[in-house]
Amino acid sequence: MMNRTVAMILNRVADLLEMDGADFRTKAYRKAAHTVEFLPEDIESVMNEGRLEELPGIGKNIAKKIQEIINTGSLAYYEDLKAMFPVDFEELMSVEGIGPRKIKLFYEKLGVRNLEDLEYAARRHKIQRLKGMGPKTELLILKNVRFARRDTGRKLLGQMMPLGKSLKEEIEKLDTVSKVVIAGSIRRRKETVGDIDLLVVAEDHESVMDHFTGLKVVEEVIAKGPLKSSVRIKGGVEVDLRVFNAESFGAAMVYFTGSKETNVELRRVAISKGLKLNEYGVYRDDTLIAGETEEEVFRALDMDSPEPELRENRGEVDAAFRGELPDLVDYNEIRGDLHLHTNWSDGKSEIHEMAKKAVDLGYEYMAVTDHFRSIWMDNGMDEMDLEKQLLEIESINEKFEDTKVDLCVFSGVEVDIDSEGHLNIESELLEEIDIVVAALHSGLKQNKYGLTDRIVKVMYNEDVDVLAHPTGRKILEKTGYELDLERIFQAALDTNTLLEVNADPDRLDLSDVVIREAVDYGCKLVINSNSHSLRDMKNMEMGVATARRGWAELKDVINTLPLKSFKKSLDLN
Ligand code: DGT
Ligand code: CA
Ligand code: CA
Repeated sequence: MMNRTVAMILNRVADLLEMDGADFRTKAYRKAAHTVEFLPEDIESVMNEGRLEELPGIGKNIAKKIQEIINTGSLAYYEDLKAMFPVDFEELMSVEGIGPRKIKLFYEKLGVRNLEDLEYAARRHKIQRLKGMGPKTELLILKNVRFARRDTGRKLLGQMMPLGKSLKEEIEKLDTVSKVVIAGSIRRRKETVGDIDLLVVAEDHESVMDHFTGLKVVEEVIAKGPLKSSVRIKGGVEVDLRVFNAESFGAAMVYFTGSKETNVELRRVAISKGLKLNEYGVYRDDTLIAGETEEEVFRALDMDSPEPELRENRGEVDAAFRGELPDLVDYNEIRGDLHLHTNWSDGKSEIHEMAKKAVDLGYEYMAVTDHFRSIWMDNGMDEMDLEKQLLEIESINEKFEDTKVDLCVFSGVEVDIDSEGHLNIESELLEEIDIVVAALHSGLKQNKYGLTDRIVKVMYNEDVDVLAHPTGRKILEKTGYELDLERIFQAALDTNTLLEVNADPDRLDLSDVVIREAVDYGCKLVINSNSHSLRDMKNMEMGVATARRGWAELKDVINTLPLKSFKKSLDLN
């Protein structure tokens, strides 16, 4: 049944029209959407029997649009309207108190395209400066953004990526399948994911669809067709699978990797060159000129290929066009992890176990940064523990030297920033320690200026090397505190303090958007796993992904340096 899709598109058309002020067209589309949504029969049969115009509120014009949706799965008129306002409509509409007109205003005045942008604008007090808005509206928006985020049904990338990978493996088992790719937001490594999108090349479509919809994890088959099927798997996660021929696969990857906003930009580029672009290929006068690989598709548009992590319509299409894409830090370029907790505080493993894992991961160095005790952390270490731990690290390093293990274990500690912006630990002790990680964990009910003051003050402490999870956000839980980021960036430059990209899938803090600003500002980053177990150490990948989404290059990330230059850059001996 196409009823839901048809109603959804008609409703969205009404929303988009409303952005230009409600008029009779808005009402007409709303009414038609309502009719279709509550229609007791299949809209497709109504169309086939030529009865569309008999339905209440459906005239000739809208009937034609419905036909187009049923026949093609999309609506050109809708795409055109969307292209005028490249915003994530559904997401923004889910915020209570936000309607089409506010969306238009925020987009035009502030460039707001999604929840993230909206929250950012509100926190930077950009909204209260707009006509007709005030501090109250802004506060309310912030609050409602938080609610909307919880209700989006989105899940953490850290949970969805392993799911996607295991589905991919299941489908690859089928003989007729020659290729499976995870596309969509997972391929872009977005911090939260709505649904999983799989693209497949196979000779025999039917067997793929049978196999997919029959998988053990599948709880409900939402739709099953020869080209596309959708299922719900355990945990309520939706999965779309689409089958393509090899000659279209690159175009399908471009299209279904998205983002939607990037797709709109790409289509614009194609049109400007007199070409047509869709999920099957690039066409000149209906002749296919590219489609088999992504590179080929981008080349046909005279562009370099932007890495999937960049495809959020944040200037990458233009950069690809000018040949000025960033040379992103790579997943295999990380040489050390500087934020690890062992069983000296709240971690699960011994130092030597984590060191072995670091070797397995190909690292040259790691830092043991257990918590120092504080009001917040009573199973943290005290001075005595720390002295003992230093000896243990020393002996591990000696053993590694004797047995020719190429890993340097740095000593370290994670210390709370207290209410005055001090670290409650003897400074002589701090001087003995290689890597000092400072973080806010308590006293968070201060305002923006107070919190920023504390952080900046601690950055001026010469012993501090890393500011950990700087904004304190927890994805899908809490938005993190308000900070004067520019002051923090400036302090990072002035004091050579590293800003952490915390790779914990719950945190990913700094976020991609802030990383981009920090990097533009010239700040240096360190990507850390913040592990509390051996398994956590693999989360590094999520941190690198986030840094890549923030356009970070090799030179921006300190822990890509080989041991010798790393030590030099941090003044370690
Ligand atoms: P998600 O699932 O919400 O985390 O985000 P995506 O990006 O995976 O979105 P999804 O699953 O709705 O669609 C996958 C890709 O397909 C999306 O990134 C771009 C493309 N796509 C889907 N719907 C549209 C559309 O209405 N217009 C355009 N231009 N592209 C679309
Ligand atoms: Ca998706
Ligand atoms: Ca999807």
